Amino acid sequence: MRTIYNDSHALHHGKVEMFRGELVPCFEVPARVDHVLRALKARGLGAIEAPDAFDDAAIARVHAQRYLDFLAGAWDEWVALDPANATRDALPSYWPVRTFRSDVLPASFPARMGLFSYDAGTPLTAGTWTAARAGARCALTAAARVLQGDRAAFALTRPPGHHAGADFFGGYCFLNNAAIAAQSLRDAGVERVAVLDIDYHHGNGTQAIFYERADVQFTSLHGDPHTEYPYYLGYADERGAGAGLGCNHNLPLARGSGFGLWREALSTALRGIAAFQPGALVVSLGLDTFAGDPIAGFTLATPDYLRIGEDLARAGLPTVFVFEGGYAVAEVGANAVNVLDGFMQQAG
Ligand code: Q9C
Ligand code: ZN
Repeated sequence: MRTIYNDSHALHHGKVEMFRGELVPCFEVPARVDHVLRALKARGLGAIEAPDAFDDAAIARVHAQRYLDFLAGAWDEWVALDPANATRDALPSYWPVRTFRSDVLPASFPARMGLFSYDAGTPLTAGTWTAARAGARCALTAAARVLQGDRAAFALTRPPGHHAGADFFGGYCFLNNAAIAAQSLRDAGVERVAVLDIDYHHGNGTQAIFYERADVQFTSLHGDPHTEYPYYLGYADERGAGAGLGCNHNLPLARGSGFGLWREALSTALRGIAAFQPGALVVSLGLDTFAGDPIAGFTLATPDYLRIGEDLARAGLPTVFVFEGGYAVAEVGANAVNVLDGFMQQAG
């Protein structure tokens, strides 16, 4: 399996995130991807290639233009507020919740930070836009390889993407790489695309982007939002709306769940995907289901990820893997590569 990778991911390097009243060191660090890259090379899993050139039109198929314009200029605006900001991450402090307006674009940069975000755990840094855009291009390139006939391809990207909506960032995510890949498959003529999200956290951004659409099915296995981030979306009764009614499937599992329960839910998810008869599958590949993850609550073990890869291969679909969460830095490489390795061994 080919991996599409670009080292500009490292330009996004947050220092701190707000957690329980304190600024704590970021969990989402460049070393995550370095470990996956090292594990891929050690396992000899296939070529590691740079992304193709894409203009931003493919990204704008998913994201609002005013949000992209904001992201592109955000760092310069932050530093213009105070030259000392160059040494600090930008974090939002104000949000337009219910009763506030979101149609007006305030001139104030901090006000726009809040308009385009939903948490204080997602620092925006000097290289965020460049890194996120390069990551989206990796996802687009992986989708292109699958369209060209590869059985599967892996977009090794960060920052992750599945929490980012059409016009907001959060959950360490800025551009929704999986949604951008799925939309590009649609635009290339694949009539139905399935997105399967196996990150520990519900993929609220991806769900929201496709919620009213019948051509992209979204299925997610995740920690129950009653207790787990992102709390306000990801419940089982969210089935889609309008033309998309019936095309959204959430399979929340209690914090503490192990691989037995998790794999049963995967089997349910794969039955729903098969019934949709998609022409391609996009997997939001989070590894924060691992027992040792510092911010999540399932108990999967490293060998379990081989079984996941095998189960996914048995779906028999052209598959684009997009890297998402996974914060047990020393183990994230083995866990990610086990999924890909299991997939290729089963795919033959
Ligand atoms: N300080 C992804 O896995 N914060 N995002 C949790 C820890 C948000 C995770 C609290 C977690 C977001 C892509
Ligand atoms: Zn996650």
